[in-house]
Amino acid sequence: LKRVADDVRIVQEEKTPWFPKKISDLDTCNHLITKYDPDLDQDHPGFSDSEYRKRRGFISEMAFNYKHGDPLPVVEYTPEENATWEVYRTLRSLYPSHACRQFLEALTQLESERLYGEDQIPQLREVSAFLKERTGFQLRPVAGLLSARDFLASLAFRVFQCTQYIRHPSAPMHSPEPDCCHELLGHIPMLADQEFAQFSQIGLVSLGASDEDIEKLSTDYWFTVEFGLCKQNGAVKAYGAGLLSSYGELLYALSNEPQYKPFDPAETAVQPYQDQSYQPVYFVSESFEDAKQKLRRYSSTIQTPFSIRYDPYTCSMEVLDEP
Ligand code: NLE
Ligand code: FE2
Repeated sequence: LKRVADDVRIVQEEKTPWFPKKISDLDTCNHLITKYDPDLDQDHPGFSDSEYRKRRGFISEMAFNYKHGDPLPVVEYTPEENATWEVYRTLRSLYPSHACRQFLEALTQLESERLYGEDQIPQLREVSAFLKERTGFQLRPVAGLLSARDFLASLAFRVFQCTQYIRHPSAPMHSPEPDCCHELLGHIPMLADQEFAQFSQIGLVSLGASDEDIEKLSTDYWFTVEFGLCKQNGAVKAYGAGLLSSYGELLYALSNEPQYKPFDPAETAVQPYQDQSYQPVYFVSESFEDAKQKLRRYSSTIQTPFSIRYDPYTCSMEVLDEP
């Protein structure tokens, strides 16, 4: 009988994909999706700019060498790179009318603490310390677009993986891939909000989940954290980072052109999406509280052979066997 029980256990263990158990395990969660790589993609605006590619390579190398616990690398941005940060001033003019309240509050705070200014690209090291004090989120550098599984797993530890290179100067208003403008203008202010930080721990359910469930969770992530809209005082506002970092798409999303649907995790999870250009449909949440509750209910339908609790004292996952 014991033998049989052991065999059953082994089979079950093999079926569960590996996942990080402690925060330093995130050092191995660095699998990149290379579809927008300026070295490989001929349509990338930096493809024929060898200087730009060299610079990207240099900054990527720092991210690859980073280990949990290291101080975040400080990038000495060039005058050209700081000039591209001009997108901040351009986008800033849209925020009062287009961004949600929580975003504006955090951005104003980042500005008044002089972490954000027009002249130079903010440093992740300082921004990470700011977030840590507010919501416990911390940053780690990543070399490019991360696989959904690795990205979601990091969120479970309240770690946000951030790119440090900047978009090509020829296309500042929209980038199909993440870059520091996207992280700093899209994600950081939102991660300073307590409610939103809790919502982002969506990652907890991804640990050990099947490929199919990862796909669903990352689609929900896509239409909320990246491209989400929400209602505030009777108006629709943007909270998705992909919108808040793209002048073109922020205008488009709040125009009457695109289609709106109410956020419903089960339905949103199977909505097909593309990432080359603007989204054809956006999902509108009633509030973060509402989105969080809906997602929590939906998460309980995702099957794993155990349940998991995050222990913030040891920064590790406590795996509880299901009875
Ligand atoms: N489209 C966004 C931007 O231009 O900043 C980036 C999206 C990354 C998923
Ligand atoms: Fe993003």
